[in-house]
Amino acid sequence: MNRHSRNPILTRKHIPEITPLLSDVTSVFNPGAIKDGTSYRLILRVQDRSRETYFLPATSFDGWSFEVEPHIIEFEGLEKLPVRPYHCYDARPTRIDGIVYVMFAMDMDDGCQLGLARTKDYKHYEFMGLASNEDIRNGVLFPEKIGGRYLRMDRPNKARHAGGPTSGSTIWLSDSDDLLTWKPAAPLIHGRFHYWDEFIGSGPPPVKTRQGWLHIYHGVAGHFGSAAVYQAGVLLLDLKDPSRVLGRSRRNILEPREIYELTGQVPNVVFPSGMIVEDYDAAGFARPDSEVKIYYGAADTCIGLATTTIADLVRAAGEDAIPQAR
Ligand code: BMA
Repeated sequence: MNRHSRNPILTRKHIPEITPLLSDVTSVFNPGAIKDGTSYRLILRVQDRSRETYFLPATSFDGWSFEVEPHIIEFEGLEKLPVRPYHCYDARPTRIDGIVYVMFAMDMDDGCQLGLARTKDYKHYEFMGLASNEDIRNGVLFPEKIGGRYLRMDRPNKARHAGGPTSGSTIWLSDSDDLLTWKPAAPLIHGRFHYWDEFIGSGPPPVKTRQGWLHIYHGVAGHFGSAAVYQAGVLLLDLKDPSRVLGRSRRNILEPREIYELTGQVPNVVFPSGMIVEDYDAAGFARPDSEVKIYYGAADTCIGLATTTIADLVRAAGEDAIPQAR
């Protein structure tokens, strides 16, 4: 992965003053990303000094210099939920049949739930409902139905890092008929204890390549005393049967190294959250030599951009050789 020379590409300084409360914000990180025609669109996770969280839209025509729009994205209908979430965050947009669906995390009293919204114009977002019934995070939709069903990857929160939030060590494949009611279909990968990805969770939604579904995930090494180190890795799933794992990177493909990744609100974090593929063939497969842009949260404080190609990611997924996870 090559870090962009202008990293971090988005920081708190880019966030306009929107209301007296949402001014001089603390951080902007973990954006969702989607490309529509020539525009790159990010859904930013912005935290203010009361540590409340907001989604803000940002648009760019080159993929790295973003203009942040001075308004908050509201999910219309979210207010009808019987319980108000403390925070909504980590928006992950996926286009399915021309509609952009946004899966996102909601912190509630009994843990984290997933919510689903949709938009046709990036201005109005309709909240469709809760899309989970357990403590779960990192939900990302596949961009098409497979075998007649919607699919997603998600990560039930069944573990906790020392002193940290609930987490998990298994990414699941789940399926659904209506995008709201999901049932687990198969466990995909487990954390590899003692190595870079002990705790894991999906990053951006998967991308279709001729070799399989390509997926970037995050892995947390929790065995370094007080610091959990967040990194990125890559996974390849069978095209027709995504419950079959074809490959997984042995080494991380991105790790905290730069000062803006090593220090900040949560030190030692690169958290991949958006993935834009520049070039698809006529049948909808990402081309091997296509540039890939990965947007990631750095130290839960700002946003970095790193680039690579589809072929390099597929190659990294072919490295799988770490001793079997228990
Ligand atoms: C996870 C999520 C991410 C965050 C990461 C590092 O549990 O909350 O949004 O970037 O922790 O703090």
